Amino acid sequence: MARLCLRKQPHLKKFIVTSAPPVVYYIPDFITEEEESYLLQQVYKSPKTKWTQLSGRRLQNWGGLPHPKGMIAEKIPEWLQTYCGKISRLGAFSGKTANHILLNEYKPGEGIMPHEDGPLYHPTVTTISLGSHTLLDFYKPLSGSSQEGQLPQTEENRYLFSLLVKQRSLLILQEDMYRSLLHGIQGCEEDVLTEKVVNLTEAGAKTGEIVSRGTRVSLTIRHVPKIIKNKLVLGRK
Ligand SMILES: O=C(O)CCC(=O)C(=O)O
Repeated sequence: MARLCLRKQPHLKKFIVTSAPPVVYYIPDFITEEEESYLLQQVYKSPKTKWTQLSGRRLQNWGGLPHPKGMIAEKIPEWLQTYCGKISRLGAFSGKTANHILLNEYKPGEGIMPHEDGPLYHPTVTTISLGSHTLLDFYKPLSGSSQEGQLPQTEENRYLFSLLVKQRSLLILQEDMYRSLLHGIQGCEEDVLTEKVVNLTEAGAKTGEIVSRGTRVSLTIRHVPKIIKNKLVLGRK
Protein backbone atom coordinates (compact mmCIF):
# COMPACT_ATOMS: atom_id res chain seq x y z
CA MET A 1 0.00 0.00 0.00
CA ALA A 2 1.33 3.50 -0.86
CA ARG A 3 2.52 5.45 2.19
CA LEU A 4 0.03 8.09 3.30
CA CYS A 5 1.79 11.40 2.71
CA LEU A 6 0.63 15.03 2.51
CA ARG A 7 2.58 15.67 -0.71
CA LYS A 8 0.63 12.90 -2.43
CA GLN A 9 -2.76 14.45 -1.60
CA PRO A 10 -3.63 16.68 -4.59
CA HIS A 11 -6.50 18.41 -2.73
CA LEU A 12 -4.04 19.73 -0.12
CA LYS A 13 -1.70 21.30 -2.67
CA LYS A 14 -3.71 24.52 -2.65
CA PHE A 15 -2.91 25.00 1.04
CA ILE A 16 0.88 25.11 0.55
CA VAL A 17 2.30 28.56 1.38
CA THR A 18 4.50 28.96 -1.66
CA SER A 19 6.38 32.02 -0.41
CA ALA A 20 7.71 30.12 2.64
CA PRO A 21 10.49 27.51 2.57
CA PRO A 22 9.32 23.91 2.15
CA VAL A 23 6.93 23.11 3.51
CA VAL A 24 4.06 24.99 5.14
CA TYR A 25 0.40 24.03 4.81
CA TYR A 26 -2.00 26.68 6.11
CA ILE A 27 -5.64 25.54 6.20
CA PRO A 28 -8.00 28.35 7.26
CA ASP A 29 -11.22 27.40 9.06
CA PHE A 30 -10.07 23.83 9.59
CA ILE A 31 -12.62 23.70 12.42
CA THR A 32 -16.00 25.42 12.77
CA GLU A 33 -16.91 28.06 15.39
CA GLU A 34 -18.95 25.38 17.21
CA GLU A 35 -15.97 23.03 17.34
CA GLU A 36 -13.77 25.88 18.57
CA SER A 37 -16.20 26.70 21.42
CA TYR A 38 -16.49 23.03 22.33
CA LEU A 39 -12.72 22.56 22.39
CA LEU A 40 -12.23 25.69 24.53
CA GLN A 41 -14.90 24.43 26.94
CA GLN A 42 -13.03 21.14 27.28
CA VAL A 43 -9.69 22.94 27.77
CA TYR A 44 -11.08 25.00 30.65
CA LYS A 45 -12.97 22.02 32.13
CA SER A 46 -9.70 20.10 32.56
CA PRO A 47 -8.59 19.62 36.17
CA LYS A 48 -6.48 22.49 37.58
CA THR A 49 -3.67 19.97 38.14
CA LYS A 50 -3.42 19.46 34.38
CA TRP A 51 -2.04 23.00 33.94
CA THR A 52 1.68 23.81 34.21
CA GLN A 53 2.42 27.52 34.66
CA LEU A 54 5.58 28.71 32.91
CA SER A 55 6.87 32.25 32.70
CA GLY A 56 4.95 33.73 29.79
CA ARG A 57 2.40 30.96 29.13
CA ARG A 58 0.73 27.93 30.69
CA LEU A 59 0.34 24.50 29.20
CA GLN A 60 -1.32 21.10 29.36
CA ASN A 61 0.48 17.97 28.21
CA TRP A 62 -1.57 15.07 26.83
CA GLY A 63 -0.46 11.63 25.67
CA GLY A 64 2.62 11.22 27.87
CA LEU A 65 6.00 12.89 28.37
CA PRO A 66 8.31 12.48 25.36
CA HIS A 67 11.65 11.05 26.53
CA PRO A 68 14.77 9.87 24.63
CA LYS A 69 14.20 6.32 25.96
CA GLY A 70 10.57 6.38 24.83
CA MET A 71 7.27 7.88 25.94
CA ILE A 72 5.01 6.04 28.35
CA ALA A 73 1.76 6.49 26.47
CA GLU A 74 -1.21 7.87 28.40
CA LYS A 75 -4.80 7.76 27.21
CA ILE A 76 -5.80 10.81 25.18
CA PRO A 77 -9.34 12.07 25.89
CA GLU A 78 -11.91 11.76 23.10
CA TRP A 79 -12.15 15.55 22.51
CA LEU A 80 -8.48 15.60 21.49
CA GLN A 81 -8.32 12.12 19.95
CA THR A 82 -10.86 13.22 17.33
CA TYR A 83 -8.41 15.82 15.99
CA CYS A 84 -5.41 13.48 16.27
CA GLY A 85 -7.40 11.18 13.96
CA LYS A 86 -8.54 13.90 11.54
CA ILE A 87 -5.06 15.34 11.07
CA SER A 88 -3.40 11.93 10.84
CA ARG A 89 -5.85 10.89 8.13
CA LEU A 90 -4.58 13.79 6.00
CA GLY A 91 -1.22 11.98 5.94
CA ALA A 92 0.60 14.46 8.20
CA PHE A 93 2.56 11.72 9.98
CA SER A 94 3.30 9.39 7.02
CA GLY A 95 0.49 7.01 7.91
CA LYS A 96 1.10 7.04 11.69
CA THR A 97 -1.46 8.45 14.14
CA ALA A 98 -0.71 11.46 16.32
CA ASN A 99 -0.28 10.43 19.95
CA HIS A 100 0.82 13.63 21.68
CA ILE A 101 -0.75 17.05 22.25
CA LEU A 102 0.89 20.04 23.84
CA LEU A 103 -1.70 22.65 24.61
CA ASN A 104 -0.41 26.18 25.20
CA GLU A 105 -2.41 29.14 26.47
CA TYR A 106 -1.05 32.63 25.76
CA LYS A 107 -2.66 35.75 27.19
CA PRO A 108 -2.11 38.96 25.16
CA GLY A 109 1.51 39.97 25.71
CA GLU A 110 2.71 36.37 26.23
CA GLY A 111 4.80 34.25 23.87
CA ILE A 112 7.41 31.52 23.50
CA MET A 113 11.16 31.86 22.90
CA PRO A 114 12.58 30.73 19.55
CA HIS A 115 13.24 27.00 19.70
CA GLU A 116 13.26 23.83 17.61
CA ASP A 117 11.00 20.87 18.34
CA GLY A 118 13.80 18.33 18.18
CA PRO A 119 14.27 14.63 17.48
CA LEU A 120 11.74 13.09 19.88
CA TYR A 121 8.92 13.73 17.41
CA HIS A 122 8.15 12.62 13.88
CA PRO A 123 9.40 15.70 11.94
CA THR A 124 5.97 17.28 11.46
CA VAL A 125 4.27 19.77 13.72
CA THR A 126 0.55 20.47 13.33
CA THR A 127 -1.22 23.26 15.20
CA ILE A 128 -4.87 24.18 15.64
CA SER A 129 -5.36 27.73 16.97
CA LEU A 130 -8.31 28.57 19.23
CA GLY A 131 -9.58 31.91 20.49
CA SER A 132 -7.17 34.30 18.77
CA HIS A 133 -4.64 34.68 15.98
CA THR A 134 -0.92 34.96 16.53
CA LEU A 135 2.21 35.55 14.50
CA LEU A 136 4.62 32.64 14.46
CA ASP A 137 8.14 33.96 13.81
CA PHE A 138 10.95 31.99 12.16
CA TYR A 139 14.68 32.33 12.77
CA LYS A 140 17.94 30.96 11.44
CA PRO A 141 19.59 28.76 14.07
CA LEU A 142 22.78 30.01 15.75
CA SER A 143 25.72 28.99 13.58
CA GLY A 144 28.68 27.49 15.45
CA SER A 145 31.42 29.75 14.12
CA SER A 146 31.15 33.48 13.74
CA GLN A 147 33.03 34.81 10.75
CA GLU A 148 34.66 38.17 10.22
CA GLY A 149 32.24 40.74 8.86
CA GLN A 150 29.25 38.66 10.00
CA LEU A 151 26.50 40.45 11.90
CA PRO A 152 26.25 39.53 15.60
CA GLN A 153 23.88 36.57 15.94
CA THR A 154 21.15 38.41 17.83
CA GLU A 155 17.55 37.25 17.67
CA GLU A 156 16.78 40.32 15.56
CA ASN A 157 19.51 39.50 13.03
CA ARG A 158 18.50 35.85 12.80
CA TYR A 159 14.78 36.67 12.24
CA LEU A 160 13.58 35.62 8.77
CA PHE A 161 9.78 35.91 8.40
CA SER A 162 6.45 35.24 10.12
CA LEU A 163 3.26 33.28 9.50
CA LEU A 164 -0.15 34.60 10.51
CA VAL A 165 -2.12 31.83 12.17
CA LYS A 166 -5.76 32.77 12.61
CA GLN A 167 -8.15 31.16 15.07
CA ARG A 168 -9.66 27.88 13.80
CA SER A 169 -6.80 27.36 11.31
CA LEU A 170 -4.57 24.33 10.99
CA LEU A 171 -0.87 24.91 10.37
CA ILE A 172 1.39 22.05 9.28
CA LEU A 173 5.18 22.41 9.19
CA GLN A 174 7.45 19.77 7.70
CA GLU A 175 10.86 19.34 6.03
CA ASP A 176 13.09 22.49 6.21
CA MET A 177 10.45 24.39 8.17
CA TYR A 178 10.65 21.70 10.85
CA ARG A 179 14.30 20.66 10.66
CA SER A 180 16.25 23.80 9.74
CA LEU A 181 14.52 26.78 11.34
CA LEU A 182 13.61 27.88 14.85
CA HIS A 183 10.13 29.18 15.64
CA GLY A 184 8.82 31.42 18.40
CA ILE A 185 6.11 33.93 19.32
CA GLN A 186 6.91 37.48 20.45
CA GLY A 187 5.09 38.51 23.59
CA CYS A 188 3.07 41.46 22.30
CA GLU A 189 -0.51 42.67 22.52
CA GLU A 190 -1.02 43.61 18.88
CA ASP A 191 0.52 42.74 15.56
CA VAL A 192 1.27 45.02 12.64
CA LEU A 193 1.04 42.94 9.49
CA THR A 194 4.02 43.71 7.26
CA GLU A 195 5.43 42.11 4.11
CA LYS A 196 7.48 39.89 6.48
CA VAL A 197 4.24 37.92 7.07
CA VAL A 198 4.50 35.57 4.11
CA ASN A 199 0.99 34.06 4.13
CA LEU A 200 -1.15 37.21 4.24
CA THR A 201 -3.07 36.22 1.10
CA GLU A 202 -3.66 32.66 2.29
CA ALA A 203 -4.83 33.99 5.67
CA GLY A 204 -7.12 36.62 4.09
CA ALA A 205 -5.27 39.62 5.56
CA LYS A 206 -3.61 42.76 4.21
CA THR A 207 -0.30 44.55 4.71
CA GLY A 208 -0.67 47.44 7.15
CA GLU A 209 -3.50 45.86 9.17
CA ILE A 210 -3.11 46.06 12.95
CA VAL A 211 -4.66 43.16 14.83
CA SER A 212 -5.08 42.92 18.61
CA ARG A 213 -4.31 39.63 20.25
CA GLY A 214 -6.81 37.89 22.52
CA THR A 215 -6.15 34.79 24.62
CA ARG A 216 -4.96 32.08 22.26
CA VAL A 217 -4.96 28.35 22.97
CA SER A 218 -2.88 26.28 20.58
CA LEU A 219 -3.18 22.53 20.19
CA THR A 220 0.19 21.28 18.98
CA ILE A 221 -0.49 17.79 17.72
CA ARG A 222 2.44 15.49 16.96
CA HIS A 223 3.51 11.87 16.66
CA VAL A 224 6.08 10.46 19.10
CA PRO A 225 7.50 7.35 17.41
CA LYS A 226 9.25 5.80 20.43
CA ILE A 227 6.74 4.39 22.90
CA ILE A 228 7.44 2.16 25.88
CA LYS A 229 4.84 0.03 27.54
CA ASN A 230 6.58 -0.69 30.84
CA LYS A 231 7.15 2.13 33.34
CA LEU A 232 10.11 0.26 34.86
CA VAL A 233 12.15 0.47 31.65
CA LEU A 234 12.83 4.17 32.21
CA GLY A 235 14.76 3.43 35.39
CA ARG A 236 17.06 0.82 33.78
CA LYS A 237 20.50 1.60 32.38
O1 LIG B 1 1.62 27.97 20.15
C1 LIG B 1 2.19 27.67 19.12
O2 LIG B 1 1.65 27.75 18.01
C2 LIG B 1 3.63 27.21 19.15
C3 LIG B 1 3.88 26.21 20.24
C4 LIG B 1 5.27 25.67 20.21
O3 LIG B 1 6.11 26.08 19.45
C5 LIG B 1 5.65 24.60 21.14
O4 LIG B 1 4.87 24.29 22.05
O5 LIG B 1 6.75 24.04 20.97
